[in-house]
Amino acid sequence: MLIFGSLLLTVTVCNGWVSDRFGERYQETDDVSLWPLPQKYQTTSSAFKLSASSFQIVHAKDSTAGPSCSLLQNAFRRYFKYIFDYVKKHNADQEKVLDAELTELQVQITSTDPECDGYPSLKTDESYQLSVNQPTAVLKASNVWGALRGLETFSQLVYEDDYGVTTINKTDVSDFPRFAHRGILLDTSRHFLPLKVILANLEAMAINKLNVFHWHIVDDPSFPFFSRTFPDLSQRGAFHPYTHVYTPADVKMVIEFARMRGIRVIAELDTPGHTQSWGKGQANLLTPCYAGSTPSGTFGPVNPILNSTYEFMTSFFKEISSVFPDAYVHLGGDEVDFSCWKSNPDIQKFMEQQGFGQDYSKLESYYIQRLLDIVKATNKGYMVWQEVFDNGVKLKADTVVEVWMNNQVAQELQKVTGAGFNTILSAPWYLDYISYGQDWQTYYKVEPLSFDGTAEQKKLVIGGEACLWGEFVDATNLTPRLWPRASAVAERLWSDENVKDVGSAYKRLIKHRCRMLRRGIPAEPLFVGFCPHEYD
Ligand code: CP6
Repeated sequence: MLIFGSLLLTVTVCNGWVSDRFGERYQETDDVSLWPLPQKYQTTSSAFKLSASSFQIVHAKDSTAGPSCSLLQNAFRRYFKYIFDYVKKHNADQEKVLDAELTELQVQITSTDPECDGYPSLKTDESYQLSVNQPTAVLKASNVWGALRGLETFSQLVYEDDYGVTTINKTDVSDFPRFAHRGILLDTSRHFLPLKVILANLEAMAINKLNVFHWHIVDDPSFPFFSRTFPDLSQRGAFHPYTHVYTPADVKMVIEFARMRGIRVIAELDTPGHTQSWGKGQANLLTPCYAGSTPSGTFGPVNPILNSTYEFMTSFFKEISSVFPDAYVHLGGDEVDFSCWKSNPDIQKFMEQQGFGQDYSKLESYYIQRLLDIVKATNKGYMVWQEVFDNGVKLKADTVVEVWMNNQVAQELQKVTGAGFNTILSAPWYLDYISYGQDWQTYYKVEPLSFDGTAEQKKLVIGGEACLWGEFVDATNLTPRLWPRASAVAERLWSDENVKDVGSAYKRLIKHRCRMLRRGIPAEPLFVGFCPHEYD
C-alpha cells in the first residue's frame, strides 16, 4: 500500500500538476479525499506543515468582512477545531518543524455586502477560490456563503502524513455548485427527532456542501410544531405535549445553526392530506367521513368547503411566514385520498354546485388554489409536490415543483420544465428505502438532466433532495442511515456532470466517511474495512 502510494507520488512529482476534473490520477493519490469533488482543482506534491500553535485563520486585510462578522468568526473556530482536533497528543506537534510551514489562511470577502447577518437563498453565490501556498493560503469569495464552502474544502485538504504530521499540499481550487438547491428532507412527524439530532445532521450537511434542510415537520402521526397562534395543535397533536414539541426557541436554534452553515430551512406544512394530527387540536378543520348516511367518527383531508378552513389557514400561514425566514415555504399537496370526501354529502353537494362532476382532483385543486393565494399574500414563494402541478393548479411563476414519484420521472421533468417551472428531483433519492449492498452507487449514478428538453428547460432543474421519511427512523438510527448514503447525492448535485466514475468516488467516499466519523458523525461503513482513527 505504501509502495503503491509512493509510486503515485513519483508520477505526480514528474508531472508537476496533477490533473483533476476529468483525470483519474489525483483521485488515486492517497492523501486527498475531497468530497464533493470541486469543479476545478490542481494540486502538487509540494507539502507544507501546519501546527495548532502557529496556524491561524484570519480576515484578509482587504476583506469586506471583519471580526464583527460572527458567522465567519464562528466558522473559523469550527474549522480550526476540525483541522487540529484529531491531531494526536503524542504526535509531531511539539517537534520542531523544519520543513516549510503554512501559518495563515486569509479569508477575503470581495462583495461590498458580505451578507454576514443575512440568510442564504436560491440565488446565493456559493463560489470560492482557494490558493494554498507558502507561507499563506488565500480563500476568496464574494460573500460569506462561498467562504463557508471554501473553509470546508480547506479543512478537507489537511491530512496527517506517515509520521502523524499535520500537512497540506500546495493546491489551487476554483469551485462552485452545479445545482443551487441541494437538500435533505427529514420527517419529524413519524418520529420526533430531538434537537441535537437535527443539529448534528445540519453539521453533516455542511460537511457535504448541502444547503437546504427540507423540514417535513408535521404529518398524520404527530404535530410537533408549537404554534403561538394555535397552541392546541401541538398540545393535542404532538406525541407528547412538551417533550415531543419544537418550541419557538428550538425552531429559532435550528434556523440559526443552519444559517451559520449556509443552509436554508424550508418548512413543509403539508395539506390537505397527511393532516390527521391537525384535527386533534383544531375542531372542524378536517372533513367528517360518512358510513352511509351517518358520520363514521373518522376524518379525512382538510375540509375544503368551509370558510373557517381558509380563515384558519390565513392565520396559521401568517405565523409560519414570520417564523421561517426563507423566501419559500413548502405546501405539500401530495397523496390526497378522495374516499372520505366522496362519502360526505355536504362535499357532494358542493361538488355539484361548483360543477366539478365526480372529479375530486378538481376539488383538491380548488382548495390548493385558495391556499396558494393565502400564502402569496404573506409575500412567500412556495414549493409543492408534483401532484399540484399535475392537477393543473395555476402556480406562481417562481413556484418550485418537487418531483417525487418514481415512475416516468423523465417525462414529468419534461412537462414541468416545459411549462416553465423550476423543479427539484427527489424521486431517485428516497433514502428511507434500504437494501443489501452499496445502494449509494445507485444514487450516485443518477443524472438529473437526462430527459428530453431544451437548454432552457434543463436550466429549470435547480437541484434535488435526498428524502429520509421517518416511518423507520428515529434518534437511534437516523444519522448512520443517512450518511454516507446522502453524500452520494451531495456530490451529484455539487460536482461537474463528468464526475461520475464510481470507482474513484468509492476511494474518496471511504475517506470522507472516516472524516465524518472523526468529526463525530456516526456514518455507516460502505463495505469491509476500517478507519485509521476509529479507536482514538
Ligand atoms: N409522507 C408524505 C410520505 C410520503 C410522501 N408524503 C412517501 C410516499 C411514498 C414513498 C415514501 C414516502 N411518507 N407526507 C410522498 C411525497 Cl415510497
